[in-house]
Amino acid sequence: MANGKTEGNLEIANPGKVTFLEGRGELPMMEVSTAWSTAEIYLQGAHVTHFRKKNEPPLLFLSQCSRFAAGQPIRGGIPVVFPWFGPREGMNQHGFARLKEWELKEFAPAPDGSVSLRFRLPETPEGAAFPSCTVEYVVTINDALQLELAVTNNSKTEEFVFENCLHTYFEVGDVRDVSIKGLKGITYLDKVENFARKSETDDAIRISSEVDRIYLNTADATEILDPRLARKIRVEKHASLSTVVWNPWIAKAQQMPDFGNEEFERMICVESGNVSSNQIRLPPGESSRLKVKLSSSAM
Ligand code: TA6
Repeated sequence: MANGKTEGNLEIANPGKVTFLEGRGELPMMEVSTAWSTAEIYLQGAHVTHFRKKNEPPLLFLSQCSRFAAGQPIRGGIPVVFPWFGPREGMNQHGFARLKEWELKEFAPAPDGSVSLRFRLPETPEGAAFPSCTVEYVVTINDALQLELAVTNNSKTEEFVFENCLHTYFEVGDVRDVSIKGLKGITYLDKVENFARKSETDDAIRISSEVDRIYLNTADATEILDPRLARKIRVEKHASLSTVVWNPWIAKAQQMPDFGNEEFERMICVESGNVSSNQIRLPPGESSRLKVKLSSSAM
């Protein structure tokens, strides 16, 4: 079968399979299984909450305390941050895309056994403040997880200025033992120190306190080395100039109602997007395509 329908339960010929279910909090979700992996995606936020390769622990961290409720953000997985990153006066942090129910436009099992799902952000009252645009998100599942967030500015006259970020929560054995490679020499804004501008001096970033950093002007791939899970995660990106690294550590974890007090030990966010001074200025009629590939291997 080349293309799937978007209604009802439908099984696709072996090995790619998509099942439509009522997920947690009665939110609609899809379970995907391929010859290599399983995944779960909620329509709310087009939010990938789970990806697991056979014979590996889950790649994505999902909080045991996450809310699953209409209009509330999910804590973990891959929140799609758009059209702004961080706080905005009188508005929700990290934009509205993660809070809306997206439309599933198509799912397509490829002959090689991959499954792709294409979502579209519906028109929303919040979107009226921005130039008319089409926002699509394609999630491809095989032995890796590939994500593509495409924004097209439909205005004939107006530039569309926005931020985007795939705010990815990775599952790790113990964050204290993890090293993050690929950011040496990159300038970053240190949110923990009031956005102080610094330069990364370490070959391998280690986490031993709260970390909240926006690395700017970097198109490079990063790697997360996790000796406890004996796993190396690779984050490759295209059309992304910012990498955000976040772990809330103890005090922040305790303040977050949708995050367990000890869960900071099992996660690290390494996020790919275009934020702060890397925001996108999209001319009328043009498209931007943020692409991220998440893969893992034993180490
Ligand atoms: O990407 C890091 C960050 O912006 C942090 O400052 C932290 O607050 C985090 O995102 C989570 O934001 P959220 O709105 O999901 O609680």
